[in-house]
Amino acid sequence: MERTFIAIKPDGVQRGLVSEIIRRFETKGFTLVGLKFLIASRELAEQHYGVHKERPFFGSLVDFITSGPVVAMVWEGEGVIASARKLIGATNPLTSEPGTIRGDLGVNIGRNLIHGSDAPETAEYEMGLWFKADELVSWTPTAMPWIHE
Ligand code: D4T
Repeated sequence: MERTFIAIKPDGVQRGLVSEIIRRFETKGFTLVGLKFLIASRELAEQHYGVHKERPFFGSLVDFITSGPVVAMVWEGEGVIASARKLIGATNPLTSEPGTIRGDLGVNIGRNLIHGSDAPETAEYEMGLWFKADELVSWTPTAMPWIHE
């Protein structure tokens, strides 16, 4: 089973979209294994977005992500890393497909509501950054035989 790191950004929290966003992962059939509500430190945000540190939007991205609470989560399931990226939609909500989280709920690239790891290596890195091992809960939902053959 794969795991991925997902975060509802401060705009999603401020707009009251936490339940709407979590619902999409739950009803898809993925399993929540980690969840915390926090205001990220600058250091954490800079590590999380380290790959973008030379980009012109890096400063404003870190300002934004640390500007309010985020919901940090780990979701588990078959193919969850790529599937979560599809549920989330393209980076710019203006061009994200309708039906995706960004396509349905956003209009601006700097307010794109949610983050999802883009590959197995980044998922490992980001889960380790945001969660301690003992904050992740291994469990099997009783509905599993109705979700997986
Ligand atoms: P994240 O990492 O937040 O899930 O977004 P994506 O994986 O979809 O997109 P990304 O890494 O390319 O961008 C990270 C983050 O930076 C913001 N951003 C991006 C921005 O404000 N201006 C820009 O021009 C770009 C490319 C949005 C997402």
